[in-house]
Amino acid sequence: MSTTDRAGWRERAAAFAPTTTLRIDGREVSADASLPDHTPRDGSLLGDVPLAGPAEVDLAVGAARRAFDDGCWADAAPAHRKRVLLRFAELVREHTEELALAETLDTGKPIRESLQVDVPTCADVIAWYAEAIDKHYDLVAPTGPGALATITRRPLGVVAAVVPWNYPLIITSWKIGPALAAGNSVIVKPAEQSPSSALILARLGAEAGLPDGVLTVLSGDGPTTGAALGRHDGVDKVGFTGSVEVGRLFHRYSGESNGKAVAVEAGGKSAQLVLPDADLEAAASAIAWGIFYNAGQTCHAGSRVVVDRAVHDELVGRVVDLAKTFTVGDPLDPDTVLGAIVDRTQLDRVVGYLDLARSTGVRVASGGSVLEPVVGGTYVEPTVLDGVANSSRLAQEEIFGPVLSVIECDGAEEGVRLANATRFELAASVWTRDVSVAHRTAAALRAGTVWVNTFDAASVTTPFGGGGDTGGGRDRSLAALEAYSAPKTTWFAL
Ligand code: TXE
Repeated sequence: MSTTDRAGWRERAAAFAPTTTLRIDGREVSADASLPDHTPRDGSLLGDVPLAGPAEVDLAVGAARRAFDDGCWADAAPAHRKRVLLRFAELVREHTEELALAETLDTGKPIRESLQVDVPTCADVIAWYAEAIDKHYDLVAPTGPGALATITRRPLGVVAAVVPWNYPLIITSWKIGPALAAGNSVIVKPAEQSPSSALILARLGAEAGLPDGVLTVLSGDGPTTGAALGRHDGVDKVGFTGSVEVGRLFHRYSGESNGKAVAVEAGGKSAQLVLPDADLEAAASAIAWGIFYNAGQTCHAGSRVVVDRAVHDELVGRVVDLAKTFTVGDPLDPDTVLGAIVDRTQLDRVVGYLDLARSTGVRVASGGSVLEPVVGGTYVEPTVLDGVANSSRLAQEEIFGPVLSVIECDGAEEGVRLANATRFELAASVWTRDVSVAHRTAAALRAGTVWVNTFDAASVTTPFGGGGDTGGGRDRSLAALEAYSAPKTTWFAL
């Protein structure tokens, strides 16, 4: 079947069913409970996935611990781990269409993106950490003569990766790539809305040669499966991406159990600051893509634009023109660029913010409505809200939909102040042609990533994360490899 054929994708979607068993310690396990898996494309039920309860969590943690303790993975030569993980990445590539369909049906994201971005990125990230691990040297401390102190990196043990639904494959790869490369045993808990692709990954990991217990995927819900992992004394670290509230819960679980390490990435309200001398055509394009890509369901989405009064009208006009080109459609149509909102809860949340905009007199410059390009599905028009006060909830809370809030400023100084007036510190950008202003502003913007004259430029080579309510966790780059290892000092008296 051609990947550009809409009817073909629909036919395959009709035949799609998520995995119905868990794979724990090399065996198929049926959980006592199950979880319905719906697609936001049309609201229909795709099937039921296992809901891992405390018994399955215990089983998985026990298997992960045994695998870690017997050293079959943790103490394998880095070159061996590299070979297995490269094979894993290759299998992900070979199963691109199966994974992309699962991802699109679970999340409602356009099939074109799943095929061209989500699956290849997942494979590339796993391959990058595979390649890194046999080139990553340990250290010798500068103790001076009379002693030799080596600092070697050791895996932590059992890592739980609790991931959200907006980029299930990519965010899973950000956690399992470095954690597995470093030698840990990993248990993945995908979000309720998007368990399918992770369950496929578990199968491919085993096929690639990961030993039993080293990679387990436990589908389930937050309060049962997520909490059981967070509270488990046998888990050494949790890597979490999701909401601020649940990120804090994981810190609490840790305090109430074994004090496990917790790394959190919990979203943002990223500002794009546009100064009067900016290339407005480039800025408008980056602004539109920065908020409408993945229907705005991106933690670092450029959901606020802080624009200098002098260029406000021209910029907003350009963004509104572009917004109209983001056609909302069937995620299975290869031409669709704006797909569904992940579920009805999230749709209601977005609609609540649209109602708030109208009731507080904010100008809806474009969009603002719920659509139904596929009957029963959950879709929102690309929306531009103009004249938003930075103190309003529209500018302070994560809407997590294709909704842009435009805030006016007077000069770079006020722009930076407004851009920084947020409880999140994930990402920001500045648009200016003045090199000095660019440097000064980039330094002054409080965010884990600042883009200058671009937005959303990213690669596995750069760390991703933030501060404030975003949490301090870092994904990607060698920083993540360090985050899933602990330094061990061995001191030799000479
Ligand atoms: O996130 P949750 P939700 C933000 C975004 C969105 C909001 C709510 O603003 O509108 O969060 O989304 C697991 N104990 N982000 O409700 O609940 C859950 O099963 C243990 C930003 O979907 O945080 C899933 O695997 N675990 C974000 C994961 O936590 C629990 C991406 C995330 O779900 C749990 C997604 C519990 N009590 C949402 N409750 C980003 N940073 O990109 C839930 N979970």
